[in-house]
Amino acid sequence: MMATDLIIIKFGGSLITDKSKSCTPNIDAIQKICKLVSKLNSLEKKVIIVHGAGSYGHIKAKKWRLSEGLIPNLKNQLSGLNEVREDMKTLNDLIVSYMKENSIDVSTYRPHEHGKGIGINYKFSKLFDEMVTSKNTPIVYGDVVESDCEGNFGILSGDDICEILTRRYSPKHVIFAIDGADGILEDPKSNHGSIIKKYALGTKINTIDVENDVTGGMKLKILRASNCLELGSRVSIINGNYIEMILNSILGLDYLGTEFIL
Ligand code: IP8
Repeated sequence: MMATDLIIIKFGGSLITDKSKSCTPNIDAIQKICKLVSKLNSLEKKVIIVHGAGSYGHIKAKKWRLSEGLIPNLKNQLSGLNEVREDMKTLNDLIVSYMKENSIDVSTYRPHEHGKGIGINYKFSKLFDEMVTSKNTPIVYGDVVESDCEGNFGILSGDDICEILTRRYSPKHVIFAIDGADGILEDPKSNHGSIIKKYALGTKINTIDVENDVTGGMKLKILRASNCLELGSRVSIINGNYIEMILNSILGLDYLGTEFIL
C-alpha cells in the first residue's frame, strides 16, 4: 500500500512518562503531542501514532523478566504480565482521552488482542489495514504479546512496530520523537554534546544502556530507523519536546534533529 502523505511518529516512553516513577505520565508532553497531531491533521496528513511504554511497561517487564518469555518456576510471572498489559492500556487510554479533548478521532490497536509474534516477527491483523484507510488516527503501542509457539510470550517494542508498519504501508516519513536529546548524540556520555545532524547508514556510534529498559534503547531505535530508511521512507530522530521541529521536518524545512541518509 502506498500513501504519499502517510507519516508514522513514534513517541518514546521516556517522553510521555516519567521513566523513573512507576506509572507516571508526562501530561505536558502528551498535550504537546495532541497539538502536533491536530496541526498535522489540519494539513491533511495521515498520522499513525506509535507510543512506547516508559514507566508503565519497562519497570515491571524487567521485574517479571517478560522479555525472556515464560519462566515456569518464576512465581506470579503471569499476573505480572497481565499487570503490564493493564498498565499499558491505562497509559493508552490517558493519551486517547487527551486526543479526544483536542477533537482528534483516534482508533486504538492493542497488539496483544489482535496479533501474534515477538518483536520484529509480530503480525498485525487486518484490523490495522482498516484503521489506516479510515478517517481516524490509528494509535498503537509497545506491548507484551503472544508468540507463535503456544503459551509463550515476549515484548513488542514501539520501535519494532515502526519497522513492521513501514514495510506494510511505505510511509513518506517515519519520526522517532525522543526525550533528553535533540537527536543522536556524538558522545552520549556528555549531556550537552552536539548531535549528528546527518546519520549515514551503518556509521558506528556509541550508545549507552539505559536503566529500566527491556527493549534496547537507542541501539534498537537506530537499527529500526535504519531499516525504515532502507525500505524507502524518510527517517528522523527529533526531540519530542520541540513539536515545531517535528513539524518543520515534515514540511521539508530546516529542523534540529538527526536525519538518516543512505
Ligand atoms: O517502550 C516496550 O515498548 P517500547 C513495551 O516502545 C513494554 O520499547 C511493555 C515494555
